[in-house]
Amino acid sequence: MLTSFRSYPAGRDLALRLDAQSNRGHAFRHRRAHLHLLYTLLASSFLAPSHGAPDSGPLLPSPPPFTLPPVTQLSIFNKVIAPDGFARSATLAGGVFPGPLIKAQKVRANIFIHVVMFSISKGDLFSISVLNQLQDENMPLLTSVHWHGIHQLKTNWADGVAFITQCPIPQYGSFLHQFSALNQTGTYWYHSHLLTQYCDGLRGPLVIYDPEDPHRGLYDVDDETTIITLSDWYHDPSTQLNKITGRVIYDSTLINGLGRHPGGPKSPLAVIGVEQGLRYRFRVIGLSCDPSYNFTIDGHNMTIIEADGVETVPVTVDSLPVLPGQRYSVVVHADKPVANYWVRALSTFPNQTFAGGLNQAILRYNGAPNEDPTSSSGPFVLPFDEAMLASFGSIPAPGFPQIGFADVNLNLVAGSVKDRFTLNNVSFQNPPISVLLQMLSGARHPAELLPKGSVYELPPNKVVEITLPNTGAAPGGPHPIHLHGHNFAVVRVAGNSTPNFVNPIWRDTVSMGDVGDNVAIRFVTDNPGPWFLHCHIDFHLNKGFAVVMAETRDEIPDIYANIPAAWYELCSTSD
Ligand SMILES: [Cu+2]
Repeated sequence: MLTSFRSYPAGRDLALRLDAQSNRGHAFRHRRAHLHLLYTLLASSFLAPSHGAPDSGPLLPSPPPFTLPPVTQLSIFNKVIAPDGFARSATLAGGVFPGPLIKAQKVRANIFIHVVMFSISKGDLFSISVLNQLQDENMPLLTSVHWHGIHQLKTNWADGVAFITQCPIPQYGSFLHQFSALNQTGTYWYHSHLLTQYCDGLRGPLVIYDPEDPHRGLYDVDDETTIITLSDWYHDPSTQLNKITGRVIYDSTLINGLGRHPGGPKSPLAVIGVEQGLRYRFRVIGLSCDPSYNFTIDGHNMTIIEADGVETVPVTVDSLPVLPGQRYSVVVHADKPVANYWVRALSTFPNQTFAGGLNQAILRYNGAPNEDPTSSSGPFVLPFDEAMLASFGSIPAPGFPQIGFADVNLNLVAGSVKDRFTLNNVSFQNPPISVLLQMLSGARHPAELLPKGSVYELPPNKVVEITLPNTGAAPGGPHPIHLHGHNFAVVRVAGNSTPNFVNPIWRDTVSMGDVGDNVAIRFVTDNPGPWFLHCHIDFHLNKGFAVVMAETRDEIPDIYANIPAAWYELCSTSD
């Protein structure tokens, strides 16, 4: 069945092919045929026309990512690429790095209750068939794709996390993820959630555009060309990197998939083209496996308007820390003289430089010569401080406004034993059966759920507070802590001991900060299922820096009812 499918064209005709190419034929497809059709029609009817190649004059040598609609197929296969001049086999979505932009849009739906019509805000409907066509035996041949930041409200089974919410997709198999991003807009990404497979390349942007963006008046341009991905890149497959004891050192930094490595050729750098006088919404995405980046643009300030899909009160900085998994939208006004300016992403690793174009891309004003910038960085007078971030519209933290006084209070202490990480002295190991399947099969108590000591059972409809004291026992920080299934209020941020319950930032990936910090987050258990909480440094996750928040289903027993048969089939084919 898969042999007829080689590479996919970008475009809307894909939607029409979905049913035929989705999960292998069985009763599920027939049962869900109407739903498929609904997804297809809805999603294809409001698609913005996807851009082809832009005017590809010499000023824009970096083509924008190719785009896919939310109803699509995502083919995962191996290909040799050389994004920094060094050729290696990679594990890629759509054969490109970063993977294609999945471009969705917030929609409104009209519903009728009796004869009264209500216009309700709805997220886009996603129907993404992931096809595993991996063949390179030097890297994992199984796969699993997670949609980072999408809450998967009542669709935990579609979260794409191997060993937590599903069995991996076997070689030459496929899996259809159907979910709604209810009430979600903004900047997201997708990546492999199997071992450290995303370090081998399986990572790409996902954006839900908002026609009613409250910040729409602050910028003029927001399209494929204004997405800026920051990532590390390795010359060895992650299977080799995982044998390294201690910290893995990346070979290069890629901005929009291009970069250079020390001692390497002068391979092309990404060029971001701007028109003098316009204001750009740059969507900066931390696609990294390990390093955190300090992102700057010579001569230009940045006004933050979004963090992890949450609109913020605008705040202007001249440098921006972007940890693995984090996203920011920043407005940059192209109000400087027509010229070239360095865009810089310097990691917190030791001995990093900009020599020879390392860790850099180019901001090129229309009319500037096609050459390297001569700009210099700084001075830096508007530093980022997470305590300055507030969600737009002031969304208070849930629960009693005092640390330790939520309904459920968990203190998770990160540590390490030998070459593994621990949380409360337990190092996470992948369970033999996915946690969701365990919960479905009736295991009711934390003691019964595997992996032992790593699953925290949470009652429904309660306020949960998690404190993350940084004792210095877990090396290799700053650790970005990511929770699946939720945004959380960061009631105490890194670098600040004073809690904020009134107008905290809400997000899904937060820095654990430095030694002495004690970050606290809060969320409400309104989304049943097992949700991974882990360090987003992929090597740390792979070494056990994770726990599972198992939200029970006592009061909503029917939410598992619509798990497709194909989900169960994955477990019979991938062992
Ligand atoms: Cu970590």
